Amino acid sequence: MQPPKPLTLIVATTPLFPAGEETTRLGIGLKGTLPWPRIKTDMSFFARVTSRPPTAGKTNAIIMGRKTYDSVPASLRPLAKRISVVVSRDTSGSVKEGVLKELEKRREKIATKAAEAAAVSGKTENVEPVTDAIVESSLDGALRALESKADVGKVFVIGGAEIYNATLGLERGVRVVMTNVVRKDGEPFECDTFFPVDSFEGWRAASSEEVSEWVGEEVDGQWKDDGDVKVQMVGFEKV
Ligand code: NAP
Ligand code: H9G
Repeated sequence: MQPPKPLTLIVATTPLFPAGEETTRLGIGLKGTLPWPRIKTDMSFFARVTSRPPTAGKTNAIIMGRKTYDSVPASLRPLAKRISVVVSRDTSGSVKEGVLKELEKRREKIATKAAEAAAVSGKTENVEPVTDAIVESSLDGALRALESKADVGKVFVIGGAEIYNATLGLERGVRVVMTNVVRKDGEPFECDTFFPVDSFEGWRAASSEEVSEWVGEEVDGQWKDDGDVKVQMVGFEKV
């Protein structure tokens, strides 16, 4: 059997320097949401990279913990043009029921929009990625469910900390596509959830050409201004 393809984690982090500690930590969340107000450069990067299929007719998958699913605004979930794979230990069926109900509603909205667009353009054929969602009780189950599904494109693990940590425990190659976020005034963002890697020792920094290949668009590794913050997209591969 061929070894499985490396899994790609995608994350936005902010470096923190805890008082009296040598190493930095990478903050990713606060109170169930992102530590920062909407950063357009990162959100649109994340949306493009996770939505854009490798070939026409396929749909990418995004694997997430139940808390990360809940962190997405109700009007936007499950995220369009992707297969959301929500991982939860819930055995009562309420998580699954909730996700499938929201999927139905979201699909209705998307279908209405598509019909409007078709009326304008006259095009009715649709090779756009689909919007789908499934609930699985383990990361392994999530990966197996995707393997058995047709027309799955790229697979991204989108968080949060608990799911990233489970991914890093797999016997499998892992890539990280990371958006670094820092405030221009140098003040730290308050965070209560952290990326479960404190140092990229034992990892290899990928070149901007490699990261571009992973994400399907040009990434130059330069810092970009966005309001009160600046952001930089970088990549690492576990060696
Ligand atoms: P999480 O990983 O999103 O979700 C945790 C939940 O997922 C668990 O309570 C459990 O759901 C389920 N779960 C986790 N591991 C599992 C496993 N191995 N098997 C089965 N189920 C499993 O939660 P988190 O670590 O608290 O992270 C959420 C925070 O991260 C939020 O603040 C969010 O905004 C932030 N976040 C940031 C980024 C970023 O790029 N900056 C990305 C994603 C998330 P049940 O409780 O239902 O059993
Ligand atoms: C939103 C919030 C992730 N990596 C992520 C991200 C992220 C996110 O915020 C940004 C989220 N950025 C990076 N894993 N780099 C609300 C909506 C959206 C994104 C959105 N809309 N359309 N596409 N994305 O993971 C969790 C959260 C979804």
